[in-house]
Amino acid sequence: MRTEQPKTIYLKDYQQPDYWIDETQLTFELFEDHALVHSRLSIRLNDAKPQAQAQPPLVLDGQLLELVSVELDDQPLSNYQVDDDSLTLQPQTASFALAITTRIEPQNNTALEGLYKSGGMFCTQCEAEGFRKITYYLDRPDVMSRFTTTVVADRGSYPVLLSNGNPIASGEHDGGRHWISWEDPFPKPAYLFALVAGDLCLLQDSFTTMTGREIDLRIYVEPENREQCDHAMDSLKRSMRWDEEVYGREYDLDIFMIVAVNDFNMGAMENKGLNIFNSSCVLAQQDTATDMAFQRVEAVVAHEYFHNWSGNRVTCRDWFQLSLKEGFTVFRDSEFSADMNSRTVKRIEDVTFLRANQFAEDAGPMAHPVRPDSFIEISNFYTLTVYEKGAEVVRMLHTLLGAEGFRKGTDLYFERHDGQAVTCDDFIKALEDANGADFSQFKRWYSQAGTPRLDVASHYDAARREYRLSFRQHCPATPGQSEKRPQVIPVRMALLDSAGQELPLQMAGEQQSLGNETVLSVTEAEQEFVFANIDQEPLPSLLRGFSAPVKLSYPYSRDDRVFLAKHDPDGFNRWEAAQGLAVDVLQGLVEIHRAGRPLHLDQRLADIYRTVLADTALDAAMVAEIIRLPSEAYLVELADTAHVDAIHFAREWLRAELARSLKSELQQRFDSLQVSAHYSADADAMAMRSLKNTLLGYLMLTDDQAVVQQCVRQFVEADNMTDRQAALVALVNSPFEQPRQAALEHFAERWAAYPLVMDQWFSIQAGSTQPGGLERVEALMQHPLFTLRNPNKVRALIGAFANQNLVNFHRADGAGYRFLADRIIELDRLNPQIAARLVTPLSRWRKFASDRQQLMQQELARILATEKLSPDVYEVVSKSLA
Ligand code: 0A1
Ligand code: ZN
Repeated sequence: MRTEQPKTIYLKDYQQPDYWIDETQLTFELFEDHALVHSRLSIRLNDAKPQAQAQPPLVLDGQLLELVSVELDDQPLSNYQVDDDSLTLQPQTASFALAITTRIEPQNNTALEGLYKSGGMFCTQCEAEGFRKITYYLDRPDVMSRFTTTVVADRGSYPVLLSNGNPIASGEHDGGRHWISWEDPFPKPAYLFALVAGDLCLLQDSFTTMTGREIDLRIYVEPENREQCDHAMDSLKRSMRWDEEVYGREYDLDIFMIVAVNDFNMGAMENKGLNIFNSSCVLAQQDTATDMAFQRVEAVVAHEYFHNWSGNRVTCRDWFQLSLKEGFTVFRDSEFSADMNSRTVKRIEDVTFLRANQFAEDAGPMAHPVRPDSFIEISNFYTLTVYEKGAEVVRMLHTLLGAEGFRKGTDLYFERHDGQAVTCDDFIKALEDANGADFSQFKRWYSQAGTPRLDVASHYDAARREYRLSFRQHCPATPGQSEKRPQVIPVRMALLDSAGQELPLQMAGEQQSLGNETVLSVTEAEQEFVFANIDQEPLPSLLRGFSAPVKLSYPYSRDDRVFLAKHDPDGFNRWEAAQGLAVDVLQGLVEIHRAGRPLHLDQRLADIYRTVLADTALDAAMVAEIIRLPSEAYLVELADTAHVDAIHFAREWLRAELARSLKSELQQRFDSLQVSAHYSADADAMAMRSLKNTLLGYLMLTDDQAVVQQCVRQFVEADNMTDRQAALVALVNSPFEQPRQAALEHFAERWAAYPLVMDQWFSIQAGSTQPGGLERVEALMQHPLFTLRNPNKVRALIGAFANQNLVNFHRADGAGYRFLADRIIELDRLNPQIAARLVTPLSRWRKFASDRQQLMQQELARILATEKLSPDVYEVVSKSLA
């Protein structure tokens, strides 16, 4: 906790460490009220670093540790200094052995960083700087060491004792205690260390690698969850195969383990050979998990597995390089998901998420480059920008090089840097060297924050048969960066004739034909591209597949968008055109509503929906995506000043109006989907459920008792959680008090023993836009199953309310803001990382009208004035107010 002003750390100050740690031997003695950690480190002076005359002191990181003993080369040492963050000693030789014992209290660790207890088990979370809460160490990713770990604990309570690598020995001690030693042959930074001790059951399987090695695959969970691991195991095997096929990467240890824990700050963690997962990202079974949860499990299992190469074998030099592993690994997992499911739908989901959330981050007070220049608390930089925008940056490199060139580049990257801790520049250099490419300008994507705007205009010259596209790019100022230079923006595009056919592309003055689709590289602030031999004025299909994370604007008329939504041969851009039309319609409705004038439905939108609803050849999941209106969050992001009530009113009005206009089409399609009654987990079945439940949401707005009955029936009779949950969402957001209450009670009774299912129950209610939202959330905070100590519960109730229930959170009297600020202050004492994440909705205060602005600022100021604020919360709140 903060005693003085927290310190800012800068990338420009990076220096190599003074010492290396070649070997790390750890012994953990675990007890109910404390743990003893014995470490023995082989340390060596870093002779590559220019030193002053005298040997530098050794400064080890350590926090919240009780130091029991220190020995230098087997002699007790008393000449050292300890403060809140470090242990300093003065070695006399270039290499030496240091033995340290620390005492910690995992059972009181509510921050869930370092060694802590989740339910009855011990587990660790060391990324980014959690290892220093276990023992004194050089806790930085460029210090890589070979770890051997012995865990000693009571055999009855902790029969399973795990750490990284392979088990090498085990035995018994007196008093019912036992021990197991693990050895990890791969040098790794401390952030990849892991330990687990508990009473766990095991799902075991195996995988044969591309060179014929047999890998022992293990998923450990608490006994009651044994039946819920098959999907994760299956996802793991598919990930292993995919990484061999697409990247040529083979797994390297003989054993790969996943452990599910209930209390976890993030989704999961890629510790070498021993991934630790939030149980929400492992457990999935038709009865308890929705299709969305299934897909998340698949994606997170893949993500953590892929880190074995992009993150572990090749790791980050320092935490400013976080996107080196995260951006690349998110790109890898999203391509994996695209290959396993529908590529276009996956892209639509990712782009929707990016635009509603990362764009907002990039336009707010916490905006930072993909490779940040400075931070106070690194935990605050596990952001959408580092992850999702970072992945978009890697995707652009893939687009520019093509799949083959990109693979050549990653092969060189892995080969050149295996076993090293490197930078984003090293990654780019490998891609350049393998392809003879020059990405010097492209690298601005790593150093400049903010979402570039790309304004496009066109001109057709019939006499010369030429078509000109003029691009103008501009990136708005972000904190600390007022001037931006032009970035490389790859624009995948085609030109369509009046029948929707793609025209052959050829640049004026060039012979080469470019086929029907090309990627234009926009590199200047203003730039033109002239196409030759164009016989009629075409309609451009721009930024296909969202080929760059920019805000593109082209003066499409509503009729143009209708045309593209119906005819663009590119599926992504068909969706994009429909979305663009819906955005335009909604923005118009917001203005009309604010002016107090009556609203009218633009029939062109209904027309598109009618067309896709009748299109049974189109993937059902695509139909669902096309008829889904843009979210309130996205409309807020797009607005200069967001009027939340008007946005909510206009969007709900439009949904209801569309539902009324299309009632028979919606009902017909809904009925046609009922036949596939029995549950199956394949992509087609998921697509059908997605569409069916989207239709149900609309139909529930038609004020028809028969539909309400249908919804209740679906809730009661569903043989899977996707359908059951969708029905519950529809009921909870409806004004029908009786069936809503009945369903909620029924659900809570049936699923009380399933924490992840109850998270859904909390979250659905927290998201209900019916009036009285805050009071409902406050009441749910008192529910016996709710606790602030479990991050999933906090996200389900408080997170869902503040991020997804905009009308209720932004209540005009500021009570929503006050509630959130109180929870942040309360939570900061328990878990600063989770508290800091909750600040996001308040940090966006500049987006809203001035009355809301004031109320939000007031709450931020109140948080900032709180005594003993953590550096985590201090950083986000102070930056939000700056
Ligand atoms: N590297 C993990 C994310 C992660 C980061 C920090 C954590 O604790 C503060 C936990 C997990 C990933 O990308 O999956
Ligand atoms: Zn990751």
